[in-house]
Amino acid sequence: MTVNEVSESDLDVAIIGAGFSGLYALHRVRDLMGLKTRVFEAGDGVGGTWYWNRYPGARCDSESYYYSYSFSEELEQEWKWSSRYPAQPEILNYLEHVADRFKLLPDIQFNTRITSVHFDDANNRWNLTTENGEKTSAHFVVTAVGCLSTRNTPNFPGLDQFTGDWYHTGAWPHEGVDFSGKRVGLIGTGSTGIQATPVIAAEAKHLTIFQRTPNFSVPARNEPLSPEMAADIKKNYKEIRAACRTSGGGFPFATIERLASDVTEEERQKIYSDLWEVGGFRFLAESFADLLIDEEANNTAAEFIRAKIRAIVKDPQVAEMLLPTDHPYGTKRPPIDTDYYETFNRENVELVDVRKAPIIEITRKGVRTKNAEYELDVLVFATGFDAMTGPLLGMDIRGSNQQTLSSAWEAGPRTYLGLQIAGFPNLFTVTGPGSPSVLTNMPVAIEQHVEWITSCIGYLREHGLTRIEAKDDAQEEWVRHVSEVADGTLYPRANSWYVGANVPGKSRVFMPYVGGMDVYRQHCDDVAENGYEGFVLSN
Ligand code: NA7
Repeated sequence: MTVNEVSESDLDVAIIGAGFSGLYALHRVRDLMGLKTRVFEAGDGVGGTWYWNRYPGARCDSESYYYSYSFSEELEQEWKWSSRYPAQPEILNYLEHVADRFKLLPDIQFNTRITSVHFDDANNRWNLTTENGEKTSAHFVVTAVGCLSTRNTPNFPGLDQFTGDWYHTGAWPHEGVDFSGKRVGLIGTGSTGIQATPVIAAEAKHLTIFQRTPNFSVPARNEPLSPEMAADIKKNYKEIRAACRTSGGGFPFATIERLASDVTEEERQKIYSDLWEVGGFRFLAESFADLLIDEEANNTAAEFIRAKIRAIVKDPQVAEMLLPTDHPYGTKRPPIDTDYYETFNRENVELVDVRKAPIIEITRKGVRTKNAEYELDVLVFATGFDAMTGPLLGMDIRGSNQQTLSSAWEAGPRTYLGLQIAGFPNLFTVTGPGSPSVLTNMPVAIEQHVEWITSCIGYLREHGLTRIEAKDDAQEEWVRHVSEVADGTLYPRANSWYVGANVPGKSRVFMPYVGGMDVYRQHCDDVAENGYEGFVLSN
C-alpha cells in the first residue's frame, strides 16, 4: 500500500475500551455521525470498571439514578434500579443492556488489548497493534480506557511462594471466591478494602486487615428504591440531569454556600449528625462549602468522624488505630461504607498497622510484617490502581515524530483540557488527567467529553480538516491552571492516588481538574465556539 492509501478495514475512529465511555463513544460515532469505527476491549464483555471489579461488596458510591447515562430518555425511563447504590452485577447488567439496546456488540472486538498506537505523520493517521499482532489504522483515536484500570499490586518479595490463593480486587474471578472456613488477609483500606471488609468478614473464618493509612469513611445508608421513589425519580429526570450538568461535581446535590464558621458548634454538630444519617457523598457535599479549602473547617468534619469511629469501635486500641490523622477529610477519595467500622467489633476480625510494622515479605504461609507472621489461606490485594496515567502509559503511544507518551509525560501528565496532548494529533483522551474526571460523577464527565470529542471530529470533517493538535503554549497554560486551582485547596496535602503517591516512583502531580465540572464544561464549549482555541487545525 502506498502513502495515503487506506485499506477497507481501516477506521475513521478507533475507540479503546468498552466501559461507560467507549459504549457511548461508539453509539455517537457510529449511529449519530455514520463513521466507520470499532471498539477494542481487553475483556470478554462490556463494562470496564464494572466488568473487572467483581470483588465482594463492590458497589457504586454514587446513587444509581444519576450514576447512569442521560443521553437517552427511553433508556432512563425503561431501566429499573433496585436500590440507592447499585451493586456491581446490576451496573454491569445495565451496561450490557445498553450494549444490546443500541446494538453495539457487533462493533466491539473483545479479548483484544491494544499494545501500540503510533502516529503516521505523512497520513495523519494512527496505526494500532493488538496483543495478537493484528494491525489496523484509524484517522482518530479515542482512548476510553478508564482512570482506574491499571492495577497496583505492590511488589512484595515472596508472593510467588505463597501456597494459598491471592487476588487483586480489580481482577476478581468471575466465579467468585469462597471464603468460608478460610483465614483471609486483606491489604488496603481505600474505598475497595472498606467495601470488601464487612462482606468478607461475614463469610471467612478469620479476616486480618493490613492497614497502612486509616481512612475517613461515612455510612452509605443503602436501601432499596421503593416503587414510589423510582417513579418520582423518573418523573423528575429532566431536572435531575440538569442539576448534574450544571453543578461542580456532576451530582444533583443541594448547593451549599454556608461556611463551617457561619454556624455555632451546636448547629454544626446537628448538621453533621443529620448528614451522617443521610449518608454517602452528601456528608461532604451538603455540609459546608469550605471543607476542602479551609483546614480549620475541615477539621470540624474530621473530628466528627473520628468521634463516630471511637463511638462505634468497642476496643479503644483498635479505634485509635482506625483514626485518620495524616490527611484532611475528603482529600483522598472519600469512601462510603456499610458497617465498616462495626466490623472491627467482630471476634474474627483483626487490624494490623503496617505503617508501624511494614510488610516485609509474603511467605509460603502468609504475610510477614516486621513484627509477626500471619498465616493465611487467601490474600486479597485491595491496593488500588496506577490511576489516570497508568492505562495510557501502559500502551506504547507514539505521537508526531514518534515521540513516546512516556517521554512527553516524564515529569507527570501534561494535557490540554485533559482532552488532548500536544504532539499527539487526532488522539482524544476521555476523562484524561487535567479534566474533572474522577472528582466528579463519572458518567456526567464521560458524556461531556464524548460529546465534545465527537462534535470536534464532526467539525473537522465538515470543514475538510484532517488534523487537530493541542498547541504547546495552550497546554502549558492549562497545566499551570490545573495546578494553581488544586493548590488553592487542601487536596494536594494528601498522599493520594490523585497525586500518584500510591505508586512508588510516580511523579507527584495533582492530576484531576478541581475547578468544577460546570466551569470546565463552559470553558470547553467556549474553546469549541472560538474555532477550537488552543488547537491547531489543519490538513
Ligand atoms: P485506593 O484508594 O488507592 O486504596 C488502596 C489501599 O491500598 C490504600 O489503603 C493503600 O494505602 C493500600 N496500599 C497500597 N499499596 C500498599 C502497600 N504497598 N502496602 C500496604 N498498603 C498498601 O484503591 P481502591 O481500590 O480502594 O479505590 C480506588 C478507587 O476506586 C476509589 O477511590 C474509588 O474511586 C473507586 P495508603 O492509603 O496508600 O497508605
